[in-house]
Amino acid sequence: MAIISRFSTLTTLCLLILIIQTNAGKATEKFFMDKMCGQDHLVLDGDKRPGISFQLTNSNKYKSNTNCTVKFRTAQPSQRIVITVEKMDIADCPSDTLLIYDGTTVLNKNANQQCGSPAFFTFTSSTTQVSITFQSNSAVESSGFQMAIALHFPTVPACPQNLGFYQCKNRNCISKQLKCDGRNHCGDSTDENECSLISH
Ligand SMILES: [Ca+2]
Repeated sequence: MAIISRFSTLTTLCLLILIIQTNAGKATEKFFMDKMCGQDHLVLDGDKRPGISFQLTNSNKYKSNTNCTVKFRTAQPSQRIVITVEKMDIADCPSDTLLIYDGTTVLNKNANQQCGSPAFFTFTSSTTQVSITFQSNSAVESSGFQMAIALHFPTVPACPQNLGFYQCKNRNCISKQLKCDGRNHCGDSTDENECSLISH
């Protein structure tokens, strides 16, 4: 009896460790814009870095007199980028502004999506390069913004799950690694729906 009980405790322990490790492996990398201004392109790669979390600052307020640009590109010419702005709090509007570029075209053309506190919004790039630019003046700072930036594989036919892809309801095809990690990489949140406790 004692042996069986010890065996089942051990099995439970192993299962728990496995679940914890699976979750740890799923955490999206987090980057802070104010620590990487002007840095060379950050490359999104299907195997190593299919998506990241991108936040203006890890402080509760961004710095005044900032002019910062961070660039992203895809590893493959067939890939595109999905940008999901999850939170925005840019108080000094329109003096402090966020601009999201797809190549040389501004994606957040609507002034209401460049500052203030808009509701969540999303874009899918038509090029392989996205630049994020943030500018602030000398007065009134707030917490900034938080977004998810992920690879989109538009040319993968049917987006097969068994080959490491996940097809969002809006037809974006993302890495399966980004499913159920607590962040909306699809743009329509479908990668975060139907997540059981164990697979979450
Ligand atoms: Ca996700």
